[in-house]
Amino acid sequence: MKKLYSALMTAFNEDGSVNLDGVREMVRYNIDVNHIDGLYVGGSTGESFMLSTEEKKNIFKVAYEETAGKAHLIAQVGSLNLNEAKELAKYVTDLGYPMISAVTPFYYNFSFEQIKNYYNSILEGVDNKLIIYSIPALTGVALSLDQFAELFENPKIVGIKYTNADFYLLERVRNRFPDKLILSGFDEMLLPALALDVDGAIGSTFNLNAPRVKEEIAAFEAGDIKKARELQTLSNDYITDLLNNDLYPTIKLVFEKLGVHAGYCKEPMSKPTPEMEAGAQKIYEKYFK
Ligand code: NAY
Repeated sequence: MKKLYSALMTAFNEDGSVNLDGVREMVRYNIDVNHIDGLYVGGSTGESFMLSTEEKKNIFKVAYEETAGKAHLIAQVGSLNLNEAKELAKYVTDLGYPMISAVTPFYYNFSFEQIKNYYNSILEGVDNKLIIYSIPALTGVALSLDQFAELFENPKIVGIKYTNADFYLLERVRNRFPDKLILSGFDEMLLPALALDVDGAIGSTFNLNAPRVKEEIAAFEAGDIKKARELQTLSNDYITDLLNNDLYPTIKLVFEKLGVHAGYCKEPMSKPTPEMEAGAQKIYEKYFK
């Protein structure tokens, strides 16, 4: 069975400080209501690239405690500050996280040798497995098939979080590395990714929509492609509505309507406007009531 992971969000107070109780509530909702297979902690959806090391550690700790072994956990530790990434990799490994992930280093147009060195340094002295977080649209770093192969020479690098609409490359990667873990990262493209035999998916929109997505995966695995496509269409209507209303703040607004204290996003992400509120209410009524 393919695995479904929610990309865990971070609850913020209005002043931008982290609300750890809200984080706990979202973990609980994912476990108790979504029956999620796993959580991806510290990723883009967690607004992690805007957090201090201390804040990241607190979130990793709380998510680990609250999950209490009821879901698989992956900690995204990647950072432009390699020392921080190494420190976090050690921290989460000591906590007990069974897997880590690191975004490709971005902004400075690093060479592949530098990227390789970054991954190998993060894993040096860390007894854990890592999946590469590849998200070219946000990082500008598009690894090639041969570059993935070179990174996989490190036996601790066991897979990819593949947030990329390049399905040709996905097919090539799956074909060349049948034993690597590939988790798809674009929720709206889950069905074509399933067709290329990914092992599962990680997504922001699953925080609310996981039950419908699990149904889609079950239909796909049972060979009922028509049903799987109908469910993907329904999910994509919901995802389109979210994207048109500002993704992360809207997921949080809908969480609040479900009684989960997801709080605010951190600036420069938007604070909810009355129009966003109204949009979130419509999404709640249309898909979750
Ligand atoms: C992350 O690190 O949290 C993720 O990348 C999760 C994947 C999401 N990507 C981003 C950038 O948010 O779920 C997707 C995405 O939100 C969704 O497909 C809507 O485009």
